[in-house]
Amino acid sequence: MLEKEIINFERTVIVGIVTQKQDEDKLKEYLDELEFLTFTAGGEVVKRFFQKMDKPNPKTFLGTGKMEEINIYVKEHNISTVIFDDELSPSQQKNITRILECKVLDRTNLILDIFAQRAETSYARTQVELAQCQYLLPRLSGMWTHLERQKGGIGMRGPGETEIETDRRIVRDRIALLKEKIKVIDKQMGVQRSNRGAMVRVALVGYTNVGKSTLMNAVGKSDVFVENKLFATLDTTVRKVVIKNLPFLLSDTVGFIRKLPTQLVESFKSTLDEVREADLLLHVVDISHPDFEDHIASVNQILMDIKSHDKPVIMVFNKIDTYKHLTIEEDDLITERTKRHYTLEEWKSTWMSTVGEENALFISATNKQNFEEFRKRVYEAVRQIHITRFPYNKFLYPDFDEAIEKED
Ligand SMILES: Nc1nc2c(ncn2[C@@H]2O[C@H](COP(=O)(O)OP(=O)(O)OP(=O)(O)O)[C@@H](O)[C@H]2O)c(=O)[nH]1
Ligand SMILES: [Mg+2]
Repeated sequence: MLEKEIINFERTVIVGIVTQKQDEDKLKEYLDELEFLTFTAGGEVVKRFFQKMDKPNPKTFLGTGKMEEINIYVKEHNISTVIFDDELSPSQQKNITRILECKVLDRTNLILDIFAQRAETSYARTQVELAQCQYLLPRLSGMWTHLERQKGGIGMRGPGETEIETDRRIVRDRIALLKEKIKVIDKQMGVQRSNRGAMVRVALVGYTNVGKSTLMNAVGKSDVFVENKLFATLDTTVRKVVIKNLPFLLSDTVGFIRKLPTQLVESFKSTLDEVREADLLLHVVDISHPDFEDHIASVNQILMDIKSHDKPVIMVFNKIDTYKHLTIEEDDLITERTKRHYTLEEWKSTWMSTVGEENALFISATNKQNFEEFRKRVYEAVRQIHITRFPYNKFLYPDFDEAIEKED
């Protein structure tokens, strides 16, 4: 782990567009996230560029003038990498590389790179490499790879033992091989899961960096890696957790993100099986993040993609300790009140009326605020599932307040 911390930050520029669907405020939020992703991958963002346009230029994504502006900046400021917030088509990537003569990455590329950097187990590495190969295949000619192959750095990290080859046939063979490998692992994982018996299965899901692993550690006395970077967790951890006297399985898995590359969703199929097979989802949200509602929507979209959207869900709004809202001075009659002005109480009543009082919790995983309420709610939901499944076990698990804490 240590050597990964000693990174010479690569000088990068990030690029986005303002469209009818995406105004300047939205773009700023997206670029903030892209900057965080870049930082996670080992880059330093020196400047942001954006252009207003109805739709991207099919050849170079941006217009010619803007491209030239970036080109001059890249040359004058010794920039090694330019990162676009949107996915570039293979030909756009090729054309832009030709103009800028430096590494050109898009968001998908960057996320894949972070996954590659963070994959620890051979299973995660196999899945990431498959996603990378699938991304690479249509882009083999004209990639910046030929420019920077020896230097390494962002976008160049491969999780496998060998460097990704730039030959189409080799990549195709590799894809076939990786798919076979994953099939074998899938089978093993399936067997592992079926060996876990009849315990109720609860899965923590949510956007990246919201505190899923922190919560897992807090409930489960476990020791999952926590870090204030994106995608700290790539593999799924499953722990047996006991609340009072009620045992169940709790899993912590990879975080989601807006525009999660489809290649990744596909290759992480079995990592996500834990979610797919869960009886109950705890959808963790970072309420202190200004875009948390967008995050919820992205997570719901991915749950839909993996066909897990109709499971029982408890919304767990985390990080209430750092939640801050905007305020309007009393004599300020101009500023309009928006959701950014909501107090925690207002969010509570909003969400409780949307998903039901039972299904919205407001906690802090780090300082265990409202933790008893969280435990109670999870206990009751798990108990409900358990006794539906095993009606004769009903007497074992009384109401939370009457249940006795099991000492261990
Ligand atoms: N202030 C505050 N910070 C928190 C809270 N819970 C988690 N964090 C911090 O948020 C950061 C991310 O926490 P993780 O538990 O790694 O988040 P995660 O959802 O597992 O993230 P990924 O695995 O990257 O998807 C860490 O710096 C935590 O210390 C909380 O209740 N309050
Ligand atoms: Mg995590």
